[in-house]
Amino acid sequence: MNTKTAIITIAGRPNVGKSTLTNFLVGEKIAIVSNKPQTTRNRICGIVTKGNSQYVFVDTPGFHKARTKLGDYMVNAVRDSISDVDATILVVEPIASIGAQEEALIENIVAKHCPAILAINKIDTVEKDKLLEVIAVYAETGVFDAIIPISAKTGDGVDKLMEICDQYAIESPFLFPDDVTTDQPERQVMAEIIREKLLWCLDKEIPHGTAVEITTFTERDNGIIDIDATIFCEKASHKGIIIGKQGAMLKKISTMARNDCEKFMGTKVYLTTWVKVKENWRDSDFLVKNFGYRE
Ligand SMILES: Nc1nc2c(ncn2[C@@H]2O[C@H](COP(=O)(O)OP(=O)(O)OP(=O)(O)O)[C@@H](O)[C@H]2O)c(=O)[nH]1
Ligand SMILES: [Mg+2]
Repeated sequence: MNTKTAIITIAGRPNVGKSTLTNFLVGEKIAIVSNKPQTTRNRICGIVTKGNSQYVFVDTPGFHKARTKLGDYMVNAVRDSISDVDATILVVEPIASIGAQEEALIENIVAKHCPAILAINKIDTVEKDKLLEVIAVYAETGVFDAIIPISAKTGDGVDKLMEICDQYAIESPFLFPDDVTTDQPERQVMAEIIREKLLWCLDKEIPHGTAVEITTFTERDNGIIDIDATIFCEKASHKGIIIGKQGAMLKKISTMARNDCEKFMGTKVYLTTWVKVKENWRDSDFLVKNFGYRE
């Protein structure tokens, strides 16, 4: 059997729906999603294998102006992801003007000679007339092979996007086994699930200053998985908020996370969580690397 593969980067400003799109394409939740910008911190592959074709979608952190070492890492991860791939999907909001982040990404795409598709996301939130204006603005750049309006939430237009992606597939052996949906180790998925719940339950800067480390991940003979996780935050006051009154907040976060961990692992999970302070870790090269944010 002749197999073919396509590696396709999904890039865009924070919060446009890149991870939601990745999950929809894969048909499984492999990337965390929240209504706060800068949810994704690492490149994550979502893998789709259909017959003799394999598509590897590279979900990237939102492209932004970095203010911390962690931010530098995230922005570099996006830049690197636009090289050496078969195509890039630039995801944008349905807004009829090209913002600074989009401009910078388009410059990158052009500089790397990377074929590009534009996905105008969140079309469930706009009128048709408005959408035509958005299409016109981006068509004028002449950079995109195709412009596809989509809703990563409802799945509208995603089939069409997938058809276009198929045009970039080239003959090659599969890059991953045909039954895997992500390149992330299970431990990392568990840590990410906990970080998602922190983003959902906490306000403002607190979740952005958290990192999660899985210190134990063991399976018992009967299949139950024991997970110990440490949540690092930047200030003692944040620790108090994360734990909450009589531990109520941490309990809420842990319960929500455990449910998702069980769904992903397909078995019962015992999750124990601790909270520790590491002052300003996002500005420390050493700690950023230590928490796994490195290539
Ligand atoms: N209405 C609507 N909301 C969407 C759509 N796609 C994503 N969202 C919402 O947009 C928010 C951001 O989604 P994410 O998938 O986390 O966005 P992202 O681009 O990965 O964000 P970063 O990782 O921070 O760069 C979430 O609240 C999603 O539910 C869509 O098609 N329609
Ligand atoms: Mg994301």
